[in-house]
Amino acid sequence: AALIRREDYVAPAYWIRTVDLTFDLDPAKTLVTSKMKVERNAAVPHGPLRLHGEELNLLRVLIDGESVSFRQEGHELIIESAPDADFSLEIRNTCAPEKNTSLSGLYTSGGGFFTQCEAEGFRRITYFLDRPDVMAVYTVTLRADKAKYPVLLSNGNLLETADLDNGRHLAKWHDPFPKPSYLFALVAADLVSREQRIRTRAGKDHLLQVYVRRGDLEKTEHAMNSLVASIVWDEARFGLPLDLERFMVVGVSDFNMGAMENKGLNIFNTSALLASPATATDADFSRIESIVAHEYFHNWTGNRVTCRDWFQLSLKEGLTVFRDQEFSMDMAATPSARAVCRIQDVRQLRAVQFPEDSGAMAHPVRPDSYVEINNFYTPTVYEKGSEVVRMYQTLVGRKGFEAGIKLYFERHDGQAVTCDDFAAAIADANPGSALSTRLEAFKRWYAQSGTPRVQARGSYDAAAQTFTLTLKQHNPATAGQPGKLPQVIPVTMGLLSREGQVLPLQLQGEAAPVGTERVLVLDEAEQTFVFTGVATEPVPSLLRGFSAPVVLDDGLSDAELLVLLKHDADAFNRWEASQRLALNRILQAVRTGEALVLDTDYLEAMRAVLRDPQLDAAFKELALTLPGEGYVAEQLDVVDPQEIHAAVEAAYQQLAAALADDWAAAYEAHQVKAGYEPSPVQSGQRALANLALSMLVLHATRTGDTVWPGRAYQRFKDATNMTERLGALAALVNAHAELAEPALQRFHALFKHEALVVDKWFALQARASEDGGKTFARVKQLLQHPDFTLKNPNRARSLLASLCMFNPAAFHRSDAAGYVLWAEQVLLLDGINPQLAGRVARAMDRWTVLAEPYRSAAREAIARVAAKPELSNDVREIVERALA
Ligand code: B3K
Ligand code: ZN
Repeated sequence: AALIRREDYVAPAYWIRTVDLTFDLDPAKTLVTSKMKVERNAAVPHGPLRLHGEELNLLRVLIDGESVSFRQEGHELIIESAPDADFSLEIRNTCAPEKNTSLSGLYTSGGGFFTQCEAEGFRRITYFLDRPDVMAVYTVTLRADKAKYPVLLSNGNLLETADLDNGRHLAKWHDPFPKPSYLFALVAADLVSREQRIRTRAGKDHLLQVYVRRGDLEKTEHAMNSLVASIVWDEARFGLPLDLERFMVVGVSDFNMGAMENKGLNIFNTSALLASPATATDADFSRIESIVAHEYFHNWTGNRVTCRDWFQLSLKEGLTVFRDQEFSMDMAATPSARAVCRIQDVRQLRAVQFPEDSGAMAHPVRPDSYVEINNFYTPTVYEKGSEVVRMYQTLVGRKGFEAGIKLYFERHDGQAVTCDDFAAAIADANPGSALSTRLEAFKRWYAQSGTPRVQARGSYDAAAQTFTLTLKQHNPATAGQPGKLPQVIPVTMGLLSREGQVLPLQLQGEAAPVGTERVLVLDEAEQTFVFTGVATEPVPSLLRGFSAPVVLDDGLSDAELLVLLKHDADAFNRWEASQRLALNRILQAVRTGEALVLDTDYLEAMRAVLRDPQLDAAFKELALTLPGEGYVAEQLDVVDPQEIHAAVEAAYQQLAAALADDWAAAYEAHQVKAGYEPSPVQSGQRALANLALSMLVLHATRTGDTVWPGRAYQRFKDATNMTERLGALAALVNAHAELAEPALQRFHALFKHEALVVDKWFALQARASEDGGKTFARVKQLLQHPDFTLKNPNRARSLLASLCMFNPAAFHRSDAAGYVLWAEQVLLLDGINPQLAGRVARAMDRWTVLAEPYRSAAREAIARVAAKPELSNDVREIVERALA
């Protein structure tokens, strides 16, 4: 497999301006006819026309109606003698949707046809210039059996429908917007739709439709509401309206990721679309809201302006994640609920992107090379990419950022562009800003991989009333990048007195204080900032709102962290203080090998949080949840997953025991009596009640008390929504309570016909807190369960990703059985769905930091996979990078 390099980009030798596609849909053999208007690109040297095509059966090739000589080489169809002048090209081929288990291209699911073309799936449908800088206007005719496939959809507007012979029918669609092939989609299935009309500010009417299988219609209300809210928000915040008469969303059960932003025809994994209070949790409701928004926002950031090449992926993904995060914060409304959104986003970034940035697959936000582009739809491109966009906004301000976005669309609407074009638009709209004056240095965020470390040290001079803050940055070497330059790091900050009062901020040289919060820009290896008129020794609150994706070492003592926890004006930093206090104690135990003992200071601080009437339940739940085992591992040079697990478990047990009465009071105080709503207030209450219950059941199972497990079982049985039901079940399962077993059986019996709930049932067991190998043994059994299959990505992930990526203590075993299971399942999965296999393969990314005996055993397992001659590009790239 070849390495594709960013620096090798050349514009295509030909453009395809229009495509007329006809599909005769049949699961075994679908006939595709493609008629294209092709133009030579005069800007590049004359060369042959090379079309991409994979797993296709070619029937004929005509140029201007005449047959033409061509050859096929690997995955290319090459025509040497293409005319100089514009010409028409007609290609006929077949493909086999029902054999397509990779879920890329045209495939069948639940008796219908669906497509997934990003990144390179269109070439599995027909021969084409399957690259994002070739944009064409599509007209699509679908012909299929009318009884089996009553609904026929493609991008854009419906031109025509008609009945045909033999019980078949047709639908013809036209998309007026030129688009790259990765945004093409079709659906042919037996579906029903929820519909709603919406009027945009310009007074135009639009039809919104959410298509699902018959029984699922009542689970689409939340998605429709989310879509309407997204449309309204994008117009209000960025002035970007819906540009199509009709906007369709379709659910499908077999799908490799969350959803796909095909122009006017978004296709969703049902897990990211369907919700009812009885089957979906609060977390599902909020995930659906953000994914519906994300795909809708792509209509501008991705579709109207797309990527020149796949190295620019973060141009659309980082920006669109940023937009969906901003949307969720605006929907959350209260300052505290906004902070909760931000905390959750940062927790996610640290849990998945930081480890990526320090592992075998470390890559810049704009990668330099890839073997398989599907391996680069990563937390770095998405979540770190979003943090980069957030830093633009921090450096130029919210208004300045909106002006930058406006300029970006004025310049580039209808084009395929690069991250440099985006940076230039934001900078040009903000001349003289903190961004524009250091744009080239700022762009290192796109080029350098790895998480910068920032060290901050302050010193107070009581006589001079000055506080001197020294910031240093260090950019550690990462895979393939030994040396690095300083980055531009916005540090949003404030100062507090020891009593928690806000202090005014006046930098040396300034005539008067400028507010109580400001952004310091660190753009050298080391910089010093002197604050004057500081009347009392301050506690610095740095990196507020997580203003840059860095690891901060602020050297604060426990006493100082406690001041921040109690008083910081920035809710994010209050939460951060709670996590730091816990992390310090867990790390101390892991580093010394001594048993973890939580001290009174910490426990009393946590009790105060739990009792504080000023704090929201959602915030309390986040502050009282300990750092994840993966995040703890990130802080260590040598990782023993079992020791980390033991320390975190001990911390939970002590927190459960010491605060037992407060947990009971919190549980009682946070019962939601009103009808179910997935609102921030209600979901915060349920989250805290669930945490309290899990603490109470945990403590009870250690002391032999049966009251709380009994109450948990009762709640599990009586619950009227999935959040409470699953919370109670998780409390029993994670504490290994005796009632866990009957509860699990009952849960399965209740929901065996709800695929998305059965996924939860598998995932809960595979993520259960490990206890002497019980969880691992359970997963091995579940692999044999009649409901388990590797063919459905949601189901495969519910066991394999849950175990290998989210349950380190169950996965990393001294007998290497976890790695053996990993190798065997990755190889099985690779024969079915390489993209998914590539994802699961990444569980071993960080094997080099493991302690022995894990390290050697992990290496051996990776080598065993790499030794297979018949690997997909996806898995091969992952394992070879791991071994490099
Ligand atoms: N753009 C798609 C992701 C496609 C992944 C291809 N392997 C979904 C999204 O980011 O919105
Ligand atoms: Zn996206």
